[in-house]
Amino acid sequence: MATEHAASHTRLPRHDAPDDLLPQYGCGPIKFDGGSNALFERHLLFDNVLAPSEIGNRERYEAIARSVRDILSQRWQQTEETYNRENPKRIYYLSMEFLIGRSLRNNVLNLGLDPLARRFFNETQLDELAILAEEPDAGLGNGGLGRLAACFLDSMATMQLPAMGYGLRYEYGIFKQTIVDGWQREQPDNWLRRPDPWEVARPHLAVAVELGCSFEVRGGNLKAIVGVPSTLLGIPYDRPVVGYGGKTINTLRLWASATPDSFDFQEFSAGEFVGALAERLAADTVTRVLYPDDSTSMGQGLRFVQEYFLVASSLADLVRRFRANNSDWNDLPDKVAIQLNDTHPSLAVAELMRILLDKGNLAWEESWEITRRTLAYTNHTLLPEALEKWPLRWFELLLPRHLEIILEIDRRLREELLARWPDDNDRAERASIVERGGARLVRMAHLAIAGSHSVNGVAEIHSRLLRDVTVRDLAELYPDRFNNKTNGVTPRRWLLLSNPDLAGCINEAIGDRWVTDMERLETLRPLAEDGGFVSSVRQAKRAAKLRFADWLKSQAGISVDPDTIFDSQVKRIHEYKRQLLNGLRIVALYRRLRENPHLDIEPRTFFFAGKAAPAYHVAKVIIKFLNNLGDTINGDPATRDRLRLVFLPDYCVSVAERLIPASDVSNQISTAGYEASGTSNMKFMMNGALTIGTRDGATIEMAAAAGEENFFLFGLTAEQVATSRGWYSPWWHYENEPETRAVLDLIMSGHFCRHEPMIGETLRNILLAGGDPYMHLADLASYMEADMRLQSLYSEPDAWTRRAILNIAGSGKFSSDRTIAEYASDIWNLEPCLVR
Ligand code: 26V
Repeated sequence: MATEHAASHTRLPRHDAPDDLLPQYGCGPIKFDGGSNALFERHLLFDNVLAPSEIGNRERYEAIARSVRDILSQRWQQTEETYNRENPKRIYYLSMEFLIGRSLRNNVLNLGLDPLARRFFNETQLDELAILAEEPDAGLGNGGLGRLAACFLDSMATMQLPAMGYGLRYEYGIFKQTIVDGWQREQPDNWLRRPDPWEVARPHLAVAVELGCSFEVRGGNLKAIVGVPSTLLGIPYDRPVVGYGGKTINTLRLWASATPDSFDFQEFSAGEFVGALAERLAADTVTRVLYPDDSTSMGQGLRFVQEYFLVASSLADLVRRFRANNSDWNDLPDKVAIQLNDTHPSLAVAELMRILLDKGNLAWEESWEITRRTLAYTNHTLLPEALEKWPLRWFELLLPRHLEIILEIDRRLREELLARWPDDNDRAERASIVERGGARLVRMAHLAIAGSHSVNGVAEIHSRLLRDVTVRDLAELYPDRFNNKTNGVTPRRWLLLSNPDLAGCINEAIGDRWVTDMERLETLRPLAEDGGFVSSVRQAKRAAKLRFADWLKSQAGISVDPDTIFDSQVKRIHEYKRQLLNGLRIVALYRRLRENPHLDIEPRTFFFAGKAAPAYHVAKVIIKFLNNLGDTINGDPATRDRLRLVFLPDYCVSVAERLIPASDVSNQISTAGYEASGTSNMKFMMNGALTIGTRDGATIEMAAAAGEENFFLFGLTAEQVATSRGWYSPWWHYENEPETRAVLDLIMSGHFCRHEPMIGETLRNILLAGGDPYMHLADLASYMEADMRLQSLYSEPDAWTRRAILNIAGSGKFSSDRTIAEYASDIWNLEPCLVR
């Protein structure tokens, strides 16, 4: 049962160089002498069978990565061996997304091989940056939810928890974004075009996934062939998850879909040559591509099959492992915890019930008890359009046995609701799993809540709104299940790796134990008054800005001035995240400057980055507007020396690793009540940016941790948003606030979109005619006021840096180690398992 109690923090290992690691490697200690490391040279020459003259940076990258994998492979295998031997309780993290980014530098760092790597690049004189850039940025996720899963894997391995991630091996990750004429264009991300040195295929561990119908691919869509059952194969591909210190190396197991060979033989013998190949095509299609829309559950049949494929493959795999070491099904909840990352894998409720009922031959009550005690569910959004509901018809076609089970769960749930609130049929209807009326739909969040012992949101405010508003009826029925786990991010990737200057300066001041014990950053607080430390933190920020400016120049030919404020908003483009509000602020500053060229304002560079779902038209217009706005202010002689706007294309983990350390200001400006948590907010904070933002998501807790006086908070609270929504009118602000009116008039005059009247029209619709559902205009004046406070602080460099230090000092809570410690103690009841 989940509790609200603070976790007893699982103790983290000190980072010792993994001295026991190298000797374990079969060839003895690795030598990097004279630039001729045997391991590297061997991979370089033999893996691709190339002449030395044909070898380029891609081959060098592969050879280095393969060498690192050689070094970690024995420890990886020992980790699994230890788990098998000791049979501890394990946590399985099920997620449709893992936004991994690049692995080479991260693995080198976590293995403690950094000094060796530095020596290697020194001696060989190879171009380190060019070689690292050869690794594709593994983009198997859309945004926050997928990146959170990757941070959690890092923390679980670092904390030596027996954990495994389960996901899908998409052949194409999140699309590549280019900006053409200001518009987003999508290109496929063929990240597996070249062999991936990190993955290990394990075809001998393939599992069968049974479906109630067959498929063919028509016009890019999956079409069901009714009444002809079929089988998919799930092939596991394992990736190492190296804990910091290299002691534990856990596994991320990604499933690829394939056709069982038996199919082909039967079909061939019947002369169905083309039919057999089409079958193979349909099976391969299942894990072809990540769905790039994180805001609408659009009723895509292929997505439904993907979700079941993940669940069925993963449960078959973990149940097989459980059965190998345990004989009694009743021990499952003591040996296995399964965390559902949003509702995407929530078919696990029905699948586990099916396994227990049909394979274990257990009774309903016993099966239900085991299922509930094993599963736990995390909610990541309250947006109604993102809450998954699948047509009941699809269950009939594809998963008839699961449908029977879900209908029985639904029947019992309705019975329970009516027993508790007799005659309250409305409540039973609202809280049930199957939504009636019209085409029947299965509410996946309700299924997940009914079938789990823990339901958590990802920040205090979000967990409260989830419980009190979004699923209130179920929360009243099962109050003990609901709890909060405020998100966190891994300080290894997001500080130590991405910001060496700042990390070095912290190390010098307080040592390096913060890397696995972020609460230690608190001891920096008094140093905010230490002139020497203040100046070294300022220098670190400047170094990060210079590094970023150099990179931007070399990559995109764009020059930015490190002496300006770097003011960033980077995240998926969504109306609720209000990139448009930021645009309005920039237009207001631009106007002020044009009205009064002598205005004393701090020179500033605004950075935007983020992708829009390909079918989200309004979000694409927002991107177009921001690009046009940039063209205008960057080209206007009246402003271009003091305001610049840069839209960085193709936001991804690697871009974030460069921009976040270089930023002075972090914009977290969602309409209060809409951003579940946010996680970039935390990365900015630990890198010494100051936040200008609304009281939403985890930003509220960040401000509390740093002291609200060290934040630039503004705008309506979630309560104010909820209570004013009924009577709110953007027109009032347009008519009564001169600057708001002038900003909108300037936009609608076509000043920024001269030959594109559609843009101004769309913005007018969003902000005025359409009623401004995300209440941009309600918050603009207070955003401008907070921005003035921010600018005046920036004009006092010491005072600014002091606040930055107080932010860094308060950021310890937002380590994913803290989050995982809470999951482990409150939800999973899980202990570390030391390898060997
Ligand atoms: C929803 C859907 C709907 C159907 C098709 C594909 C798809 C893919 C992803 C999603 C998930 C949307 C929810 C989400 O990403 N939430 C974000 O989770 C972060 C980690 O908890 C949190 O910091 C962000 O505030 C929250 O927006």
